[in-house]
Amino acid sequence: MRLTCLPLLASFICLAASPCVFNPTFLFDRNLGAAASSEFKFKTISSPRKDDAAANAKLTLIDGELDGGSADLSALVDGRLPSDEDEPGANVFFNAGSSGGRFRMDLDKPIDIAQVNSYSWHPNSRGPQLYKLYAAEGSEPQLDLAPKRGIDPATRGWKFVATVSTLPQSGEDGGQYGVSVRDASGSLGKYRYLLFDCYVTELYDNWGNTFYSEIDVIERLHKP
Ligand SMILES: [Ca+2]
Ligand SMILES: [Ca+2]
Repeated sequence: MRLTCLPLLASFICLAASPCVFNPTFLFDRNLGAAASSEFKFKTISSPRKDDAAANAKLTLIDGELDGGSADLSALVDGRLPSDEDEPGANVFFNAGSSGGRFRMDLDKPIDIAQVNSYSWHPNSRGPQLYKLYAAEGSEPQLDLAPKRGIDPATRGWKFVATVSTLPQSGEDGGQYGVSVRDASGSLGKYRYLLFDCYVTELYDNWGNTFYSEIDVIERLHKP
């Protein structure tokens, strides 16, 4: 075989042995009115779970401050859900007037992650979700487990996974949101740590930090 064919062959093998390209996407669904209940049932996104791979995860604030009315970070993985659309104590949200912040999820050991699913609920601007998701296996050289805002985690050992935005293009932004970050290959990769870099959904007033109700990590199941 002539050497000039090798790049073509390599790309063919790459396509045939998909996935070679890491290209996670996110799906989301939104419940309005009576469709939004404490059961968080969506048409296209699975409901939050109590027994997912994040159930015993340890959460650590990296940057920013939680609002005085927010629940502790552990509420993100406790399997409990708010019973109505404006229940601060059952949600995690950053300080009013702030631009959000960062927290880390530690799964204790690297697991093959199929989906990262996040859920929120609020009658207006604290409903939609806007965050960047990063992941790390734990053994990356020079991994900084707590990069502050202003530092791109991708320069500190983290892998950028996706930017999640459920902001409506127009109209009301309230409601109950379910997000699922996933990759066409079925796996986002094998990671111990996840970093959530959360942003306000609007800057018109002080009330743009999302009410996050739960974050599930779904492990990819391997057939024996
Ligand atoms: Ca859960
Ligand atoms: Ca919860």
